[in-house]
Formats: sequence, C-alpha cells, structure tokens
Amino acid sequence: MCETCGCGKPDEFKIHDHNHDHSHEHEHDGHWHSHPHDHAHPPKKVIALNLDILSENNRLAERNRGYFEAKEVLCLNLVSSPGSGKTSILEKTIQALIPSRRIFVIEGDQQTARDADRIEKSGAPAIQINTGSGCHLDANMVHLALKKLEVENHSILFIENVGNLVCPALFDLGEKKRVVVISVTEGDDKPLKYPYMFQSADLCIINKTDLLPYVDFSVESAKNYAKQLNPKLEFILMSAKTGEGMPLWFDWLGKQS
Ligand SMILES: Nc1nc2c(ncn2[C@@H]2O[C@H](COP(=O)(O)OP(=O)(O)OP(=O)(O)O)[C@@H](O)[C@H]2O)c(=O)[nH]1
Ligand SMILES: [Mg+2]
Repeated sequence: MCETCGCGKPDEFKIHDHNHDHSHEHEHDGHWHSHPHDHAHPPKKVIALNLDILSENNRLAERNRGYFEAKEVLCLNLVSSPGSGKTSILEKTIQALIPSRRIFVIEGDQQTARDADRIEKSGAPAIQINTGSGCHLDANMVHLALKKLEVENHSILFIENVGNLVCPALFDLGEKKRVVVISVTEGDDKPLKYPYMFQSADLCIINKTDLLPYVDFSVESAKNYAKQLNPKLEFILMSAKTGEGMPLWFDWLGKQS
C-alpha cells in the first residue's frame, strides 16, 4: 500500500525493458521493504510516515536531477488526467524532432506496454513502468528505469506519468520542468479542482483544440483559473491531431536545453 495516497503496493510495479529483453521483469524497490516505519506504528503515526516517504522521494529525485545535469539531459515530466493526449503529443514530437535531437521516453501506466510500443514505433527508445494498482511514478522507479534505458548525453528524456491529476503532483521525479496537459473535453474548471498539479507545473498544454467547436470549454477561464494558482505558468494551445501549436511547443523545448 502506498502510505501517501493509499493507491497501491510499492513492490508491485514492474518495468518492461524494450531495449534489452522482452520479458516482463519485476523490479523491487529495496527501500520500501526496509523502511523502518513500515507497519511498525499505530495509525497516529501516519502523517509523519507520509512526510518520510515524500522526503525520501525528494532525496532520490535530487539524485536523478544530478544525473540529468551531469549528462546535460533535459528531463520533462508530463502529467495529466487519463487520455488527454500525452502519448499522442510525444509521438508527434518524436516524429518531428528525432532527426535533430536524441529523445528517450519513460512511460508510466498501471498496466500494459501499449504506450511504450507506440513511442518505439515513432522512433524513440522507450521503457514502460507498470505501477500495478499504484497511481503515480516515483523517483526510485525512474532511477531503476534509467539503469536500463541508457539515456545519451545532451538528449531529451520525456517521462509520461500515470494519467492522474492528483498523486503525481506530490512526487518529484528529478525533472527540470513539469508539463501538465489538459484537453478541452475535460472541462475548464480542472485547475480549480486539482490545484496542486497546476501549482507545481511550468507549462500547461491545452490539447484537442480541434474539438473546441463541439464542447463547452472556455480557454480563457481555464487559463485564468490556472494563473490564479500559478502566475508563472506558461500555456500552449495544441491539437496533436491537426498539429496546431506544435511549433510553439518545439520552440519551448528548444529554450529549455
Ligand atoms: N481530437 C483529438 N483527439 C486527440 C488529440 N490528442 C489525442 N487525441 C486522442 O485522445 C485519445 C487519448 O490519447 P493518448 O495520447 O493515448 O492520451 P494519453 O494522455 O497518453 O492517455 P493515457 O496514457 O491513457 O493517460 C486517443 O484516442 C487520441 O487519438 C487531439 O489533439 N485531438
Ligand atoms: Mg499515454
């Protein structure tokens, strides 16, 4: 059980290694098993335990960040609710940039390697983490995936987080920037309902703009709600389907590295 959000079993996740073998290897995080507080205290200790888990995650995230900085890898954490278009955006990005940039992808989903398969078909090496009943990636999962992905110096590493606007907000993965994707079919009030994600993001992609004529979604309202929470948040309107906004996204990527 994840003590922070109650979402899953920490030793349940597995990593699909597309690059080296095609088995469904199970990775276990020794830290979780050896955590001195696990099951050792009555419920009154739960809050302290949660802080322990987040501070330990932050420590591991700093280790990942140091690794990325040493290799001059631009690491971006893509977060959103399920189905907002993260993988579609990555597919288009890889197809457009791969001649000039090396791109690697870590995919997070509860089950299946479908997204990693899509990414590899687009032309970038990818590794899939399945979190089982867990609803977010954590820094240790990323660390273990990095041991297999062999990310090259000066490349871009996209981490597509599990589709969930809640728990991934709490877990720093060591990324340089966090990109939250919302799609126009989700409603323009999402920033108000899930404020932590928008507070912690650097860029907000509003995707599926090709569907704006058919849905009740005010771009201005969504932006205003998000800016109330995070005045520094940047926005890009995008359609992964038509390609609208892609040049702005590529410009933004170019400015980060
Ligand atoms: N109309 C339209 N459909 C889109 C757009 N982007 C993605 N989709 C569709 O939305 C659905 C979900 O897209 P994905 O890219 O799988 O979304 P995701 O965020 O990766 O989904 P999860 O990984 O399951 O959270 C697919 O059917 C896509 O074809 C877009 O810009 N416009
Ligand atoms: Mg996806």
